[in-house]
Amino acid sequence: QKIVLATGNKGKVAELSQMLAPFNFEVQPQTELGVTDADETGLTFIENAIIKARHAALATGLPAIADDSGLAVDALQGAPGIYSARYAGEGATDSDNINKLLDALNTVPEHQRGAQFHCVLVYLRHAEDPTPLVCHGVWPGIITLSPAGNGGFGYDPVFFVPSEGCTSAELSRERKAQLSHRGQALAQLIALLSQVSHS
Ligand code: ITT
Repeated sequence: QKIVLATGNKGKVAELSQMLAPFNFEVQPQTELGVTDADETGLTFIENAIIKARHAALATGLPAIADDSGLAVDALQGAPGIYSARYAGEGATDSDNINKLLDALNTVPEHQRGAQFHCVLVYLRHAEDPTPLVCHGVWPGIITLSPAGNGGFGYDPVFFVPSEGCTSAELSRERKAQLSHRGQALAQLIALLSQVSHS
């Protein structure tokens, strides 16, 4: 089964391709198929994931999986949330976003630096699919005082995972996949897909 991966984020492509490798899908990132980024006009992860999946399914005629994700920080009332990729402005790099976050939490003590990564994965059979499969994973952690680690992408260097005693950028890709918001959402999606295809 050929599927388009409706994301332009290389970090997501790397993680999702590896997680989907054991299953019977031929996954193609949208950029390899010439699909441009969709306009993310929704106000929730779910809306944006549906917009991206629909855009890629329409452009390719293939089933699509989209990932809308981000970091919700308790002390910032859930920000940057759906705006995580462009927290420090349009075209911001991961390190711009990290610096802005550390600045915003400058006076916040360790016991109030709780945060969660969220990942919504949407699977659409085709652009007009009225019953998208929607899965949501949540991963709790603590925002560090400074970055550590070179793995992963985005906010991983400042996301401390208490059970592992390190940041998510210091985990192997395999370990991150077992624990992460994305890993959790994908496990749900695989379970749903197998139910649907057997019904
Ligand atoms: P696409 O819309 O093309 O998929 P994007 O990067 O714009 O790419 P989002 O709007 O979903 O995607 O923003 C997600 C942001 O949340 C991402 O850019 C990171 O900054 C952050 N993020 C999501 N998952 C993450 C993870 O596993 N580790 C670190 N940061 C993550």
